[in-house]
Amino acid sequence: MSKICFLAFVLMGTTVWASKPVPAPEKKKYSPPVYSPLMPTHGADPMRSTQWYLDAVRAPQAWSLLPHTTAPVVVAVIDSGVEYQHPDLQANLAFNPLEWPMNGLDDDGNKLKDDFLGYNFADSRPEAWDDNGHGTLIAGIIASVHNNGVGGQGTCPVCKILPYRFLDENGYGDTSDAIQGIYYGAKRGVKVMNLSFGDEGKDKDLQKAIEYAGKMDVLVVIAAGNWEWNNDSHNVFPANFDYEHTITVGAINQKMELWEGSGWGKKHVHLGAPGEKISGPYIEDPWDEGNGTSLAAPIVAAIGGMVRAADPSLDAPTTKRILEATIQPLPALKGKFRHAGMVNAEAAVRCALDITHACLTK
Ligand SMILES: [Ca+2]
Ligand SMILES: [Ca+2]
Repeated sequence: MSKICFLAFVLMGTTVWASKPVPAPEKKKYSPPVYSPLMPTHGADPMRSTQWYLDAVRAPQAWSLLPHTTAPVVVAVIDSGVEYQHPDLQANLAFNPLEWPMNGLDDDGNKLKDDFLGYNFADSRPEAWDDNGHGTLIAGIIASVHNNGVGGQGTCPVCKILPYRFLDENGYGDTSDAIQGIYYGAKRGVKVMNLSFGDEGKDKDLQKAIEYAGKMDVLVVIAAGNWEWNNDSHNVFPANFDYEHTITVGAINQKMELWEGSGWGKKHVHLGAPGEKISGPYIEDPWDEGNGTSLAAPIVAAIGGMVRAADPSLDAPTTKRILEATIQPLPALKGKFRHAGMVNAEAAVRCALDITHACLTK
């Protein structure tokens, strides 16, 4: 088993390379804004107004399409864990109903003791806490609680987060631990998995794990990387694994162009999502923001979750095809991604709800 160090694709202002630790974000004092009656409050969530990316991908329009009876979809986040006491996340975590916490036993017989909420492979213990912040931000982009008067709103209101920790406090982790997260997530039956990490070099065991996730019908969403590389001429993995159930995401800035650090490549980067000034729940500071493909991928994972919630009969490859077929085209991305545009939640969910899935035959 290789011991390649994976670096989380997180950055706060500057590009981070694999040989450098992830810098901590600037500490900011959390002060909820005071709204006047004339200001839109976006419901009861005070930081919603900072989440420009939700409006860019037409997430609110997608939410209004989802039937009230929609069942939750579980998204595995293979990352640095999650701040599971965060008030904007706690209610949307996918606890394991078959595992009794902290009794020292493997109640559900999956060979992990006390895995009541994901698992911490980095430290070989049950609690998938987050002392880096990367995993918490990703989890929140996907599934922050709506209308609870705290923080903002997740891109997918029907998604629950299953965290597997393999990255340490500096954003590094072992391939073998990431692989375990992928296998356990797939065995738990998650519909979507977010992989916002990577490095140069192909690992065959990692490839087998991603193939296994495909056999278990998991949509695997992967960040393209923050090295400004053309992925078609760099061996960036897992981003460059290319299967019917994998989707590699590049980052778009607020001008609707390629974000400066994003990986690109017509062959290996499938589509784009916002990746600049992406705000969400954090550790210590309850709310923060960052840039990068790490934060673009979970927007696509969340929309993939909504598509699979809208029509639970859809398999992972069809979900991927719907996400690709419904992009909002962006001229500036021509030649950069396989599908030159940005994910569109409203169009994707509308296509999922259409029993003929007409977007796939146009
Ligand atoms: Ca267990
Ligand atoms: Ca909230």
